[in-house]
Amino acid sequence: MSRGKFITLEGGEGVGKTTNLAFIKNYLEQHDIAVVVTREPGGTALAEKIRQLLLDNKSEAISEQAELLMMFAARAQHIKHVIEPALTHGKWVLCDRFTDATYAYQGGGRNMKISTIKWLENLVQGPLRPDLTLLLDAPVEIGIARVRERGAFDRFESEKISFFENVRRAYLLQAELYPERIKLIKANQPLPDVQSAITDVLRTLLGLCSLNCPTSTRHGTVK
Ligand code: T5A
Repeated sequence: MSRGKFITLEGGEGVGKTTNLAFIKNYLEQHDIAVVVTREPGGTALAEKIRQLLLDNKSEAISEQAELLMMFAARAQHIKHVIEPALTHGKWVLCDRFTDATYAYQGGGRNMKISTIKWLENLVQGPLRPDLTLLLDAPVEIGIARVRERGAFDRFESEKISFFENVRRAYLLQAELYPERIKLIKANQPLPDVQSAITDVLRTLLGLCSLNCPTSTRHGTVK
């Protein structure tokens, strides 16, 4: 049995990751691919408890180091109990956020050392990296306005705009560093257009692309 593929969805607050997760799952299942949908922080009972602690905006102040280590503690559980077993059994894993979020939020947002994040990434993940990352990108104020409509803010959503600008910059830097893996999708367009751009990327991944495929799908930004 061949190993499954690992796909991650990334982007700032309210860019549409959760909305598009169901669309991608459906698309892959239409192509007879067994998909496990999961998220970070979270994905196992213990990791979901860590998520609650991380998102709770009424807890004691969490230090930056504690936050970083909690992200990787949750990730270690998630990889061992969900991601690796699924990939080994030939299933594809579709994950709402993964380690690019750590580079963006803890690296860009909290200004933690990239070398420390990289060290933890290697420790916790070994060689595991996503096969494909869809980075949904939109101006910060658009994502925040979408989240605001939903009501109460969690601990991260309560951060200042400058924090999210730094997160966005760090995500875009990741996309520049790993253009083969990370495909940038413009998320400040109507949902059908976002999903059409996502479909183009998935078609390439599935080898369904013919000469009609947009060249941009093969080299970074889509649309
Ligand atoms: N975190 C996570 C770290 O700091 N480090 C890490 O290593 C990891 C893994 C997790 C938090 O943890 C942090 C980052 C996060 O702050 P989360 O719930 O996963 O939290 O992340 P959020 O970004 O908070 O999730 P959201 O649900 O807020 O954002 P989504 O999933 O991107 O947005 P979604 O799909 O819920 O859409 C928001 C609204 O916009 C609408 C939707 O209908 C919805 O109402 N929408 C659109 N409207 C118009 N046009 C479009 N194209 C639209 N797409 C979606």
